Amino acid sequence: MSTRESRTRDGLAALAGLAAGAVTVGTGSLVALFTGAASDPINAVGATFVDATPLWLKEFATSTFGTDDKLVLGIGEVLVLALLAAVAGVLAARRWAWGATLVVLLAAVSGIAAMSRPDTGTLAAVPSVAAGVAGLVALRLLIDRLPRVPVPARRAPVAASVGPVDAARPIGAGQDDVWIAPAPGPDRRSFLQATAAAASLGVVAAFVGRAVGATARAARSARASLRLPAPAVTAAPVPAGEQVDAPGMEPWETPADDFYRIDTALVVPQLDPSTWELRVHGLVEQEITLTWDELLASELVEAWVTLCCVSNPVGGDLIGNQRWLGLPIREVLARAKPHADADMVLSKSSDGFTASTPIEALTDDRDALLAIGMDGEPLPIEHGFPVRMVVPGLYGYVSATKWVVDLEVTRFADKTSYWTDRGWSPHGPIKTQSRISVPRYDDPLKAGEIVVAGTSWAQHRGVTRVQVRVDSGPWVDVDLADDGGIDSWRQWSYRWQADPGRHTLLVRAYDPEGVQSGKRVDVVPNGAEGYDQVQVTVT
Ligand SMILES: Nc1nc2c(c(=O)[nH]1)N[C@H]1C(S)=C(S)[C@@H](COP(=O)(O)O)O[C@H]1N2
Ligand SMILES: [Mo]
Repeated sequence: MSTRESRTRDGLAALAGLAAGAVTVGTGSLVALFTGAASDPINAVGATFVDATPLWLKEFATSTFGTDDKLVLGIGEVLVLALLAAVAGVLAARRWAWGATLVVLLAAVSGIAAMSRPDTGTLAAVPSVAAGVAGLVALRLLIDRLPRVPVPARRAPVAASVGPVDAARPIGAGQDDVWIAPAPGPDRRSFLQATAAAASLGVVAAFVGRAVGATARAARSARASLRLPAPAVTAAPVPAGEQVDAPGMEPWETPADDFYRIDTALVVPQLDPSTWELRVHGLVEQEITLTWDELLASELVEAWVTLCCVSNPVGGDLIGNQRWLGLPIREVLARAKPHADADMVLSKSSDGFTASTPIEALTDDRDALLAIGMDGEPLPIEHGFPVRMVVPGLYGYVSATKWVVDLEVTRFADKTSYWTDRGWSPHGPIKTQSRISVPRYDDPLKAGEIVVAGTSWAQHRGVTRVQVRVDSGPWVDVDLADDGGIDSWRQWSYRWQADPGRHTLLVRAYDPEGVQSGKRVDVVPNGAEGYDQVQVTVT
């Protein structure tokens, strides 16, 4: 290759490196949406650099650039990275292993930087690893498309390039215009197109990743500085004896941190409450828009409600009890004045999830809330911050829309929702259920008195009675713990005089309409049925 030829080739390889670099950075930012901003390679390396900066340089930076010092650092980092990416491209074109090694080294440095941040763990390396892999793939694809550079062969001896049929040689061309036969395969244009495509993808991914990450931080800081207003109606006091005192028994009040989480969101929606609005429309006399400030200024109600997922299997734990703070939805609907023929409210989240709730459940006297608080705190972001629905007595998929932004008053005959479109029932009242929490399956037990205990629920109807059966013995009534209200679950316990041997324990609950169903029914399409059972060996 002539120097000119190799310089052109280096230039193109450097472009390939830059484009692959963009893909690398973009992948890192996107993956960091799942693992946290601190694990974004750009942030991790930048922050590590800041920490390692000697004081004099820091002072120089802040005195020279003031509050722009972070921006300057970011720009500097991107420039250094661009240079390294171009070098990786040039190296890879000469010898793949060299370029690849540089990419792997950079990914390793960023992965180690991310893991060593004070607020991260091993998982923080994931964006760097993903970025490195994406960068290698992009670099390889582009380097493979690198065109051979044709240059005029000044004094090409005719004999050297003459074959019987040489299609690449311009016929009748003069001596000076004779080209070395271009290599077959991709040409410069397709290389440039691929490079531009990779570069744009990378840049877009980087911007999307960082923009979404920034809103996430805005939502978190808004949540951190939010002071919940005092409720106008406080929750009924929790009775003293709501909790069965047995080792291993779950708390009556589920800690917010342990509360089950179910949603379709890959990336949790991050809403800024100051711009949050709820639109109420459809079959109403008066379309209304509720703002965050109006919601905060309303008369808020606090209530204990046990939320349950329709996918909770018999004995499962997709259920939790909490104290919610919010505005009764009936007050919002009253302002909008639904038409008499409306029978459903379709609620929608900011990320497009929908739930279809019977309108009676939202207009009768139950505590169906537009909730902003959980356990005396603003809703956790993954539980719907800033506003979600909570409706006593209905499974979450037909009622508990998190990150709610829209209520459409409509009819079951006209509209369907996210899960009803996927084969689940349009109506989802919570079924009366009970479970044995202690002892657990195969717990080793000693003969004598053993405390059997658990939880039962019949939201918005109330648990009236619970029975346990040992093996094929009679059903016996157990002690019900104090009642925290018909919308909350209720604990129970039974002092079992156990004989040695293998035993099966069964439980069943009653609501005012009778005993729960004992027939084993799958969770699809409207919730599991059947008695929970536990097998134990007593010695
Ligand atoms: N936006 C949104 N809200 C949603 C869902 C969802 O996927 N997206 N899932 C629903 C289901 S199926 C359940 S059981 C409850 C769970 O609420 P939690 O995650 O706060 O326990 O949220 C409901 N609200
Ligand atoms: Mo659910």
